[in-house]
Amino acid sequence: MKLILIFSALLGASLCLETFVGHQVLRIKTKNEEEVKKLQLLESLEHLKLDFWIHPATPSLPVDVRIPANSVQAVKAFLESCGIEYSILIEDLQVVLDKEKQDMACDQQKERTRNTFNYGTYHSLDEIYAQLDNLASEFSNVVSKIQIGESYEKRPLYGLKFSTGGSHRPAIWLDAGIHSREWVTQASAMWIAQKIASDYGKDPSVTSLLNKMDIFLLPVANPDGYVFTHTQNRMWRKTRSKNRRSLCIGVDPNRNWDAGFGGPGASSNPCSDSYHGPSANSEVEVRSIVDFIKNHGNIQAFLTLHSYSQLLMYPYGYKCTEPADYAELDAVGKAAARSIHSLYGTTFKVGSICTTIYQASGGSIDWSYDYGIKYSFAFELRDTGRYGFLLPANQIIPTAEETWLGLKTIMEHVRDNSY
Ligand code: BHK
Ligand code: ZN
Repeated sequence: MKLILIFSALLGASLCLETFVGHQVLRIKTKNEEEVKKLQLLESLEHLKLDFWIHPATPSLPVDVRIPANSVQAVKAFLESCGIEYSILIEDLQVVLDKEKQDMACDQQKERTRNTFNYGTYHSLDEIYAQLDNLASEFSNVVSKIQIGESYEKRPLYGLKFSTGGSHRPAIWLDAGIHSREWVTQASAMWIAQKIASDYGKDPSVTSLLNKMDIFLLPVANPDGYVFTHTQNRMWRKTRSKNRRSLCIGVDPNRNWDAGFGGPGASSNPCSDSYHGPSANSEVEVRSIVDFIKNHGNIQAFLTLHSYSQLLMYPYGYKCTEPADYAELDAVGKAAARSIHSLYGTTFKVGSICTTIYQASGGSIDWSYDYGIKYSFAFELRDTGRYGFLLPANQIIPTAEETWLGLKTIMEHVRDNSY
C-alpha cells in the first residue's frame, strides 16, 4: 500500500499540472536605490521560491513577482516592515489559469467543428506545427516550411520562409517564444505569418519588401518549454535540458548567447530562471539559430518577440553603453512605437535593454548586433502587468495587429537602408 502511494506520488509529480493555488502576483513600487537593494536581497532568498516576472533594477520601474502561497505572508510582512509600497496584481494565479484552460477548451471545440485555425486562441505545439503546413500549402507562392534543427528533446525547430524568388536575397529574421511562457508571442507570430502571406500582392509595403528580401519566421523557438507549459507548468521559461551539476532543469535561452556571456544579469545557479548555462550556445535551440544565421550570411535584421511590458529595445543588455548605431536604432524604434500606438493607443517605451529594463547578459539581440546585424530589436508585447504572461486570448489578435505595424515600420526601414 505504502509503495503504491509513493509510486503514485512520483507519477503525480511527473505527469500532473503544477498548481498555483494561492500564488499571488504583487506589483512593487520602489522609490529609491535603497528599496531596490532590499528587493534584490529578497530575490536572493531561495527558500521563498519567488518568481520575479520583472526583476528589481531601477527605482522608477515596477517589480512584478509571483509568490507561492506559503511565502505570501512573509513577503508582505517584509515589504511592510521596510515601508515598501505594493499592490496585488493577481489575487490567486490558479483562478486565472483555470479560466485560460476553460477558454482554450471551448475555443478548441469550436475550432474542430469549423476546421479552421482560430488565430484568437492559444494552441498546442502540434496545432501550431500543423498550421505551418497549412500556410505553406495555401500560400505556396510565398511561404515554405523550413527546419533549422531539433530541440533538446528532439522536437523539430520548424519555421517559415517567406520568399518570392531570387537567389539568396538579403533577409529578415523574426523569432518568438524563446521564453516558453510568453504565450502571446507564439500566437502573435502565427497571426503575423498569415498576415504576411495573405498581404503579398495586396499590401504594397509587404509586396515591395518581399520583392527585395526574404523573411524567416521561427514561431516557437523553445518547443520543449512550450510543450511543458501546456502539460506540466504554465510558468516554465527555460529550455528543458538536463544539467550535469544539478537536478534542476533548463537554461535561460536568452542568457545563453555569446555576448557578454555569464556577465551581470544572468545567474550561474542552474535552479535560477535566468541560468546562463554551462557555456555560450550550450542550448541546441540557440545554437541552431546561430548556425542558421551564420550559414545564411546576409541577415539584415534580427527581431525577437517577448512578453510582457510593452517595450521595444535595442542593444545593449550586457553593458550599459550605447551601440554605435544608437541614433538610427532609437529613431527607427520610436517610429515603430508610433505605428503600434496608431492602432489601439498601446504605448511602447523605446530604449536600450539596459536602460529600459535591466542589465542582462547573453541575450540574442546583443549577439546578433555584435555579429554585424545592425537592425537588432527585441519587442516586449502586451500587457503592462494586469495579466502579465497570462494575457487573455481575446487580446491575441489586437496584440498581433499592433505588433505587425511596428514590425512593418522596422522592415520598411531595413528594405530602404540595406547595407
Ligand atoms: C530582452 C532581450 C534581451 C535581454 C533581456 C530581455 C528582457 C527579457 C529577459 O530575457 O529577461 C525579459 C523577459 O524575458 C520577459 O519577456
Ligand atoms: Zn522573455
